[in-house]
This record gives sequence, C-alpha cells and structure tokens, in this order.
Amino acid sequence: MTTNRTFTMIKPDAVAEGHSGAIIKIIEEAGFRIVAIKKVHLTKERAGQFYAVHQERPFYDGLTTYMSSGPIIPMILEKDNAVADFRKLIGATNPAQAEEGTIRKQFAKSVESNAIHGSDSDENAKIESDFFFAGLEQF
Ligand code: DGI
Repeated sequence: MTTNRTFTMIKPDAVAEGHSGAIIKIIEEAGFRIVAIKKVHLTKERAGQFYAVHQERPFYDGLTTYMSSGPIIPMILEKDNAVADFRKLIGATNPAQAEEGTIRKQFAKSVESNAIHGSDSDENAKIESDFFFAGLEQF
C-alpha cells in the first residue's frame, strides 16, 4: 500500500442510526477516494483480534462487545497525507474533546460509541486494511 492510504470503519451505532450516507458524503467531500468498501458484522472474537493492542485495558470488554453489536462499514481511503488528514477529519477519540466540524463531534455519542475509526499510522493502515480486505479488493 502507498503512504497515501488509510483505513476507516463506520462503527455500529452510526450504521444502526442511519448515518452511513452522511458520513461517507463528508469523507468524499473532504477529498478522500473510496478504494474499498463493504458491510460486515464482526464476532466479539474478531473484534477482539482487531483491538488486540488494547486487551489489557479496562475498556477492552466493553469495546469488543460494542464493536460486535451490529454491522460496521470498513473502508480503505486514498488521498495525499491520508492518515493524518483523516485523523483530523474524525476528531478526538472522546467526542467531548472533538473539534467543531469533525465527524465525531457530529455523530459520536461517547468515548466508546464514537461513530468512526481512523488508522493512527501508515503501518497500522496497512495492517487494518489487510484485516478486512483481500488483495483483490484493494484497487
Ligand atoms: O484511535 P482512536 O479510535 O481515536 O482511539 P484508540 O485507538 O486509543 O482507542 C480505540 C477505541 O477504544 C476508541 O475508539 C474507543 C475505545 N477507547 C479508547 N480509550 C477509551 C476507550 N473506551 C473507553 N470506554 N474509555 C477509554 O478511555
């Protein structure tokens, strides 16, 4: 993958409440091209694998229960400076600290149910993209 790609997923609360279209519109209007997209429902075990880095944290059980509570929409996105620009577009993990105009400010309900994910490095973008998408899907 080039360094101009990042990985995102619209999380269960935002999908269930019908915000997927609005969120995708914001992402495209910010200049990101959708490279790959699908809708999946993770098991708690698969959600746990995705967030394995947090397995010792007190919020891990709640996080994996939440992430397996309904369908999500994973996507690979492409744009210059994709990782940093996308983190800026989604805003802080805790929506109470997210800036006006960010996706989390508009759609996140809490630090856990925070509407959307964005990779925090090029390396993780690649790992996370490969977690959800086969090579043939990443065009
Ligand atoms: O990259 P982010 O999603 O912004 O944040 P992260 O990678 O540090 O954490 C991954 C997810 O774990 C985050 O989107 C929500 C959850 N999380 C992180 N910190 C906390 C948390 N959940 C709770 N309840 N409390 C936390 O302090």
